[in-house]
Amino acid sequence: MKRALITGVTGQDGAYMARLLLGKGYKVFGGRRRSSSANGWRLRELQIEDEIYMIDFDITDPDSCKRLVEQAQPNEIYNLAAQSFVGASFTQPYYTTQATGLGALNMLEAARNTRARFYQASSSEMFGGSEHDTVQTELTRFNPKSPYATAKVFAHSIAKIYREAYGMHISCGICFNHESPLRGREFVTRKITHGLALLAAGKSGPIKLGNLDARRDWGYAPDFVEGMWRMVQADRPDDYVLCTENAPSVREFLTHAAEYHFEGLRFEGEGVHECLFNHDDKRIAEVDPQFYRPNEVSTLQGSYALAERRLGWRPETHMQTWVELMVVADRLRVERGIDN
Ligand code: NAP
Ligand code: G4F
Repeated sequence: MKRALITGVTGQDGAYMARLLLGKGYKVFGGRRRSSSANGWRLRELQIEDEIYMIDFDITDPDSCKRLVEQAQPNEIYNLAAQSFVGASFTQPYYTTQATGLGALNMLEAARNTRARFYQASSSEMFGGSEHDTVQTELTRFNPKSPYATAKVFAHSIAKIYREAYGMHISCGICFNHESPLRGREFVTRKITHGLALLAAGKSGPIKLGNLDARRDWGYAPDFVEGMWRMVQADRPDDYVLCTENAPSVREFLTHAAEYHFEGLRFEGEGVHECLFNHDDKRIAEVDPQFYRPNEVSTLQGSYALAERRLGWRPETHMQTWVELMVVADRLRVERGIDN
């Protein structure tokens, strides 16, 4: 029986990765940050909480990372733990650097004298405002625009160095945005689907959003964890972009999700005065400059050609399908008074 260790098992990708590996017959160990309140809602929603061997650790603490790997004795490590919210990285740059950047080094050091294969969660944010390539590939130059992106560039670079210097089987997935009903509520897609469900139920006012012009190459998280797993199974470790090759704007995502709840949608005003209304002039969403980023990445759009050629991976789930899953899940949670 193969043993897998997932750091960040309580997060969106960690939960889907755990479900995927359990389905493949792995013994799954979850590295979990101790918290004063229970943070296992995603694992409970997937009904897999009891099947995972949980080990408390903190990725900013090198000793606890070592103990985690010693206890789990994994064949494969999926390093998904991070402070993953770009917005918060501007207000907590030191912590983000420790968890997202140095944390990866802590896990690599903990794995160095084992034979475990290693997956590092790299990010399309590393490309930042890529001035040269309109479509980003594994060869595109990094141009980080946030403390989060800078920390991910460090983690990505040190992972590559450990692969070359110590011959470790380390692969980095340069993942573009991927979403699901298990997405954290601070990220814009879930903020929108959750906010719409509350508004439709009369439990909140209009959704306040930042830059509606930003474009992201959004995909579906369960498709992406399959790609991560395939990287780890490959004979040769390497770095791969995972994405969908489509990049709608936040405004387009908002319109699409709002159509499930409201009719006759129209935008009025411009810039900080822009609002979305429905047919009877109910205000659905409005721009609030407090959600602008100090340094914005305006567009991210990738190519998954290498992953398709070498790993046979392509995104399987159409955006319409997963947006509907998010809308329906949030509608049900609001109806049942579930606050996740
Ligand atoms: P997420 O939902 O925010 O999950 C992050 C996980 O990291 C959570 O389990 C969190 O634990 C854990 N964590 C945070 N700080 C920790 C610490 N100090 N010690 C131990 N664990 C800690 O993120 P995600 O969307 O699943 O993303 C997974 C990984 O992929 C992250 O590294 C992210 O940066 C990267 N990534 C994500 C995307 C995307 O679109 N989702 C795209 C590219 C890259 P708590 O539950 O206790 O908070
Ligand atoms: O949903 P977001 O916060 O995701 P972001 O910043 O693209 O980061 C996510 O994807 C990265 C991969 O590219 C991951 F590495 C990272 O861990 C995370 O999962 O914001 C998406 C876009 C941004 O341009 C943001 O400015 O939406 C824009 N936006 C507009 N209004 C908003 C809002 N974002 C948030 N979170 N909240 C808003 O009100």
